[in-house]
Amino acid sequence: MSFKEKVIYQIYPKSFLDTNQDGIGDLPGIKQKIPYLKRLGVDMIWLSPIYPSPQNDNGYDVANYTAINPMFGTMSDFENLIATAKEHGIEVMLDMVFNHVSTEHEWFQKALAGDKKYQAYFILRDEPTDWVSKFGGNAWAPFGETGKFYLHLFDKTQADLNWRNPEVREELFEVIRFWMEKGVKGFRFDVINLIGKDEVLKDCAENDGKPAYTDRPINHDFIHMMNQATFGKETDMITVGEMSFTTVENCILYTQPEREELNMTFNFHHLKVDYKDGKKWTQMPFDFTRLKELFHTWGTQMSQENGWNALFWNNHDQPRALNRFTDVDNYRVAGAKMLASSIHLNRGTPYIYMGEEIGMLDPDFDSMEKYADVESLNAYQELLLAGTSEKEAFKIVKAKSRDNSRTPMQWDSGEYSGFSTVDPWLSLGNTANEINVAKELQEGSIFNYYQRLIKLRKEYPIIAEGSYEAFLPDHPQIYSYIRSYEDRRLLVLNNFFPQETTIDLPDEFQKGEVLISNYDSDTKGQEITLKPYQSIAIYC
Ligand code: TEU
Ligand code: CA
Repeated sequence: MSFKEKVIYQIYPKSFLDTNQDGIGDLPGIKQKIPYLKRLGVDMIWLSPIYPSPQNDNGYDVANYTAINPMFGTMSDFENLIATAKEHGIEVMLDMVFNHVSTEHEWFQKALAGDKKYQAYFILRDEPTDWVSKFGGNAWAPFGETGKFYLHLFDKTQADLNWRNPEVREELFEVIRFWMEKGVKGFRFDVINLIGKDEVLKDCAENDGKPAYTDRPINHDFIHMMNQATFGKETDMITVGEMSFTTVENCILYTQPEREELNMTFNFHHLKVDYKDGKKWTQMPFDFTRLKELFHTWGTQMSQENGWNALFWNNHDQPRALNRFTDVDNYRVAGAKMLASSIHLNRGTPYIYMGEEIGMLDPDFDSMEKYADVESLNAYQELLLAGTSEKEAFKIVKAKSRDNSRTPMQWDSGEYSGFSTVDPWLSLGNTANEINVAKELQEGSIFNYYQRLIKLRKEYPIIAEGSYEAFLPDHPQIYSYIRSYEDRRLLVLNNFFPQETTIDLPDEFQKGEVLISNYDSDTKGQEITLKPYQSIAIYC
C-alpha cells in the first residue's frame, strides 16, 4: 500500500495510557491499545519522542537517540510494541529530532569539557546574531566559560547541531539505521527545514530572524544525503518532514519523488489564521478567507507539481482544532466530522492526533499552575513584562497553550478517566466524563465516521490518487474542492459555519452518489443546502 492510501495516528506517549501508575503514559500502555487503533483502522502510529531526555521540552530535548527513556519503559517494551503492532497490521513511525540535542547529551557535555571534536558538532560563534528563540529570548547562550555562544533556536537546553560537519551527519544517519533495524517503518523529522544553516550567519530583524535560517538551499542537500544514506534504499519506509515557517515552493522540492528527499511535509500556515498580525500569543477569530486561500494554494500547487502534503488539524503543539474552528457548545459532533472530512478526502496523507477521533476538547484549566509547557510559561512571563494584565495574559495562554492537546487521553468515565489510577503529570480535561472512548464507542458517532473515512481512502483510488482543484473559491462559508482521477470526479463541500447555506450543484454531480456526509442528505435537484457544519462528498 502506498503512503497515499495510509492514515497515520499520532500518539503523545506521556499522555496516552499509564500502566505502571506513575501518572505518565508508557510503551506498554500504547501496546495495550493497539486493538483499539486497529479498530479505528489506522495504518501507522507516530510516537512523539520516547528517548532519554530531561523533558524540558517533553522529549524534544533528546539526551540519547538510541535508547528508551525509563519513564516510558525499556527497549524490550519497545520491541514488543513493534511486534504487537505488526501483528495487527500497524507500523510504527518515530520522531527524529535532528536539529538540536539536549545540552545533557554527551556530545554537548564533551564539547563543554573542551573536546574539540565535539565542539565542532555545535554552532558556536564569538558574536551572537539578533535571532530570537522560538521559545522566547535571544537564540544564543554563553558556551561555558569560553566566551563563545552556542545557538539554540528553541529552549536554552536544546543546542542546535552543526549539519555542515560530516561527522554529525554520519552520527545521525546511524541513528536512523539503528531504528530501521528494529523494524521502525516511518520517521517524522522534527523542524527538518532548519538544519541547514549558512556558513556565515547574519543578523535579520525580520520575523525574529527566521528568514536567515529557514529553508536555506543547503537544507535540501542535507535531506537528500540523509535519504540516500538511510531510508531511501527501502521502498516501504514513510517519511514526513515538519517544516517550520516554510513555503509551498520549498515543500514541492522536499517532496517531489525524483528529488529523493521526503515523502511529505507538514506546514502550519493554516493553523495561523487565528493569529493577530502573525503573532501566536494574541487572540482573534479565525480568518476563513485566508484559510481557504491557503488550502487552495497548497492543494493546487502540490497537485500540479507532484508534491505531497501531510494533512492535519491537530498535533501536540496545537490547541484542539474543534475549539478553534467550530462552535463546540452547539455543534461539537457535526464540527468534528466536517473537519475530518475536509482533510481525509483531500489530496495528501491524513494524520489523526489522539483524542481527535472522539472529539476531545481543550481542557478549560482555571489557573497558570496547571500549565507545564515551557513555551506557555515563557509566553505568560513575556506577556506580563509587555504590560498585559494577569487576567488577559492567562486568557491568551489558555487559548493558545500547547498543553491544550497534551492532556491525558480520555478512555472512560472513571477517576482519571482510565488513563491512570493516580494524579496524571498534566491534569485531565474538564469534559472527561462526557467525552471519552468508552462512551463514544457505545453511543457516539465521531469514531465511526473516522472509521468510514479511513476505509473510503482505501476503497476509492480517487481519494488517494486524484488531482485537486478549488471549487467555489470565493464562497464565504464553504471550503470545497474537486478531486479527479481517470474519468471519475469527487466533489467535497464543507460548511465551516453554524448557518445553513444553499448553492447550485454542477450538473455532473446532480445524480452523483453521496460517499459520506455528517447529515442525512441526497443530491436530487440542482441546489443543495448545507446544514450547520455540514460536509458532503459526492462522487460521479
Ligand atoms: O515544533 C516546531 C515548532 O516550530 C513548534 O514548536 C512551534 O514553534 C510552536 O509550537 C509554536 O507555538 C517541533 C515540535 O513539534 C515541538 O514539540 C518542539 O518543541 C520543537 O519542534 C522543538 O523540538
Ligand atoms: Ca507509566
